[in-house]
Amino acid sequence: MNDAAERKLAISHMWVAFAAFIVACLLGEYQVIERSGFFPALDSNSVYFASVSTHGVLMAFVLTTFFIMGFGYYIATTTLKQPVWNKQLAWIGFWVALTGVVLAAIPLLTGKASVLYTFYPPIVAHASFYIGATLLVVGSWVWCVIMLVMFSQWKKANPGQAVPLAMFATAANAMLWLWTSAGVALEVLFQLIPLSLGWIDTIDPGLARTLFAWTLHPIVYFWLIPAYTAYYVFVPKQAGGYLFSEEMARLAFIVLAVFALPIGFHHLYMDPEQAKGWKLLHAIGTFVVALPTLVTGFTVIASLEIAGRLRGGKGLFGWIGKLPWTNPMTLAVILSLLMLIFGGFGGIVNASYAMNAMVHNTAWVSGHFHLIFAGTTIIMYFAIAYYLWPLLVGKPLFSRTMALVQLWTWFIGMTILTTPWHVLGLLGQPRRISSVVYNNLLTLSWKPYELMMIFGGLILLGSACALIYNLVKTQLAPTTENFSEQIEFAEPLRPVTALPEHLNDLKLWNKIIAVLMAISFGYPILQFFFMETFGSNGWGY
Ligand code: HAS
Ligand code: CU
Repeated sequence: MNDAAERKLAISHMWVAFAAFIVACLLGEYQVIERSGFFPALDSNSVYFASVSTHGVLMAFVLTTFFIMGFGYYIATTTLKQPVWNKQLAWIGFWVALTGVVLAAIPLLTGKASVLYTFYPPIVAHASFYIGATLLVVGSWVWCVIMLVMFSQWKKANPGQAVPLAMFATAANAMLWLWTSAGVALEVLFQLIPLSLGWIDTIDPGLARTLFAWTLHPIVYFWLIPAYTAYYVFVPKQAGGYLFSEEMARLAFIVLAVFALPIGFHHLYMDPEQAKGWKLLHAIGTFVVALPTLVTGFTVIASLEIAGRLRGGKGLFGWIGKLPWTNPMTLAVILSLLMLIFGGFGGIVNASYAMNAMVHNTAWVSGHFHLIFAGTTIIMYFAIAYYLWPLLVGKPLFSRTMALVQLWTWFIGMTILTTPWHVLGLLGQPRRISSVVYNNLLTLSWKPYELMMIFGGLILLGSACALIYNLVKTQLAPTTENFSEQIEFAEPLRPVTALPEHLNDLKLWNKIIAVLMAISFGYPILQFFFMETFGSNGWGY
């Protein structure tokens, strides 16, 4: 079951995602050029902050949310072999989310929402920005409901059977996102929209930052889960082997979803509004949530090893050379894992309180998340697009060679972009600045790195254009009669026979999340209502 209507739904979402992506790439390149200070004519604080806010919102919220929704719809129909439940509702969700994007884009592009993608008060944007962001989230909630309904309907109709792994991951992500987005929804509805409309005069930034921290960590796993889904359900097959362990995969998704939530204070280590004991609690959880990534790394590499050995690889590392490096999915996963080594290492540094003090609010953090988000995660979105586009449009991929070059250049560009950021952070360069005017020997030492960033950005921009070109050409190619490729999911090495119910269901995990959230965020949020606080006036538009 996978008719034209479902394909249209999936590809429409994905096109919004990639349209946002290419605009954001252009803005990104402008930003590294502006920041470098090499072109004084371009220097403009106001344009820079409007640009970086738009870039962040497009990449972090629009590209991701729309991609995840489109991918989820397609996964649900192909794995469950059912049409999307309530397609009309799905389209309503799409249009609500898209309207939200337009409403947010207008103030962003006109400099009335230069509040960055984290929009921390007391800077305040035009109300249209917050209302737009809310609609985007509401649209995504529609997706969550549809995914969870399809998941539970299928379970009811197929008692005792294992939900296909890709659908299990998608449903876990839908559950995760409902929990995740609640924090920022509370902040926007009760604090930011009333302030931006003038209904209240002051805002409590401490409460706002706490609510945002609720969202800020799990949102990164909402972005990551589709990439891990591809690792587990596409990669082993594309590489010519088997999934090393399906049970491990399920466990990884569950631990990711459960432990992503109660740990957001690692973004607030240097903030005064939460006490150190709470920060310690969240720090411990942060180290726990690194485990499913280690498990994922292990399972995926083991699956690749199986593939390499089946293809004749010998010796300790001989299997690596035997992998099909010219298969975009396989190449992407290798590059993705390579970026994960240092991106994840940076995350562990961030999560360690004392070291966080050294790198917090410096360019190091931008380096960390570009490497692990724009690198590790997004390169898998590209691989998914190359894999799905032919299936969605019923035509072969326009150019596999171009796809391979695109993946390599994305990896190289991202390395050249983010290595200097890590160094600059250690050299004391603040993040989120347009230009630094201390003008002493310190800033002089930044210069070579800033030059590198411009080149890294240029390579990335070229790479992004190649992606869009390839997808457009694939779609516009004349229809071929004999195109009959089908989506293929990886088989586990040992078939899943008896699966413990909790590796096949989310109810228990949902309850555990509720308890963990009550413990980790209950008092830290309630305290604001017990103590005397002094609100800040909004500053902005
Ligand atoms: Fe992070 C800040 C901690 C993962 C995204 N992170 C951010 C921000 C973003 C972000 C966007 O604790 C900025 C927010 C802002 O604007 O303020 N992060 C972590 C930790 C992890 C982590 C502990 N982050 C991610 C992922 C993201 C993401 C994933 C997006 C998708 N992050 C932090 C902290 C901050 C932070 C603090 C706040 C910093 C501050 O001060 O503001 C972990 O989940 C990472 C675990 C990963 C590993 C890596 C294991 C490596 C493997 C690779 C093996 C491969 C091999 C190669 C051997 C431990 C599995 C094989 C090769 C072959 C050829 C086969
Ligand atoms: Cu985090």
